[in-house]
Amino acid sequence: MKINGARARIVLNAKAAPTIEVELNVSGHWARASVPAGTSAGKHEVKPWPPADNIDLAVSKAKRILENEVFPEILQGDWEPREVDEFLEQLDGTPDFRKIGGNTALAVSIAAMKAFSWDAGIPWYQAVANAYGFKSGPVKPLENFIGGGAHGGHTDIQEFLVAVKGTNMAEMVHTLSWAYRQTKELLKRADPHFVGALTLESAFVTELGTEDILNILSAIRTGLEELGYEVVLGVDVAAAELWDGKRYVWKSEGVERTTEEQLQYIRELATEHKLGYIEDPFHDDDFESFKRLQASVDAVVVGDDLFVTDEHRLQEGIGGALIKYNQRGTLLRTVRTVKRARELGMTVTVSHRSGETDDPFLAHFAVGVGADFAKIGAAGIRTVKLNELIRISEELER
Ligand code: 2PG
Ligand code: MG
Repeated sequence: MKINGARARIVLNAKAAPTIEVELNVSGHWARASVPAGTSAGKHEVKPWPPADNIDLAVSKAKRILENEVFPEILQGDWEPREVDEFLEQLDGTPDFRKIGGNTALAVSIAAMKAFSWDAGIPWYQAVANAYGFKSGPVKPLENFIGGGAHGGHTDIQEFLVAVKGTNMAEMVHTLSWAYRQTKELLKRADPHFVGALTLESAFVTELGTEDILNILSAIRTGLEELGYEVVLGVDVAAAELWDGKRYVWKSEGVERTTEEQLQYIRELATEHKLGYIEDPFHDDDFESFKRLQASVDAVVVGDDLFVTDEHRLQEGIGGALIKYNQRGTLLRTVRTVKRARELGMTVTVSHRSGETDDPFLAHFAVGVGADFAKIGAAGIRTVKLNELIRISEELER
C-alpha cells in the first residue's frame, strides 16, 4: 500500500493523561489509531515513551519523533504492515523501545494495519489474520466486575473477573452486562459502605474482603448457570504491587505472606471458589512459584507482568499468556508472542490497559489472532470494545 498522508495529535486516555493518536491516509481514507497506558505496569515492559521528565513532555516528544523521523520515511514507497513495524524497530534500535517509545511505534503500527485493511477492503480482524497467518474466530469476553489495588479501591486483589461461554460474542457481552448490573445489586445489599464508585476500569469498588467478594461472584455464577451458561471466575492478583521485596503485603486484609504462604493462599482460593483463571499471583520474576501453582490447580494461571508479551519470557509454556500490544511496542512483535504461546499450547488472553482510549481495535486484534479470551472490562470506555465485539459477532455469523 502507498501511504499518502500522515499526521499525529495528542489526545486523552481514560485516565485523562495525554496519549498519541496517529492517522495514515491510504486511497483518500484516514486510518486512525490511538494507544493505551497501564497503571500496574510490569517492570519488564518496553518503555512507553521517549525519555522525558514527565508524561506531557514525553508525549510531545513522541509527536515530534513521528513528524520528523517516522512520517517522512513512510510517505515514501510501498508498505506491508510487517515492513512498517520492521522499520519502527530499526529506527529505535533498542530491545525495549527506549529511544522512540513503544507507544509511539504502536500508534503507527495499528494505524498501518487499519490502512492495509481499508486498502484490501476487509475488516480489521481479517486484516490481522491475513497479514500474520492466523485463523480469526470468536473470543470470550473476560470482564472486570470488582476491583481495587493500583486501579483504586480497597481490595488487595486488583481485579475480580467473570467470563461466560455462550454461542456467540454478542450473547456473551449481553449476558455479562446483566451479570455486572446484578453484581451491583448484590454489593448494595452486602456492603453498607457501597456508593457505586468505580475503579479505573469501571469495576465496582467495595470494602468487602476477598471471601465475601468471591461469595457474591459465586452467587452470580449460580444465577448464570441456571440460565444454562458455563462460567469462568477469575482474579488478577497483580501481585507485583503487593511484593515489597521479601513478602506480599495485603494491606486491606492486614496480612503479610511469604512466597510459600502466598502460594498456599491462592491455591485455597482457587479450590474453594472454583476459580478458572488466575493472573499474576506472584511478582514479575517468580517463574518458579508460578509453575508450582499451575501444577496444583485446575485454573489456568496467566502471566501478565511475568511474561510482558515477550516470546522469550514464555519459557517452557506453562500457564497462559496475557497479550498486551503496548507491552511490546508493535503488532509484529506481539503476534510473534501469540504464535510462540500457541506453539507451546498456552491459553491466549488479549488484554486492554487501565488507561484505554476510544479506539476499538483491540476487539479486532483479539478476534484476528483467534484468542481464547479478550480481557476488556465491563463498562465506561470499555464498552467501545465490547460494542465492537457485538458488531464483529454479527459479521462472523453471516
Ligand atoms: C492488568 C492491566 C489491565 P494495567 O494488570 O492486567 O487490567 O492493568 O493496564 O494497569 O497494567
Ligand atoms: Mg494484569
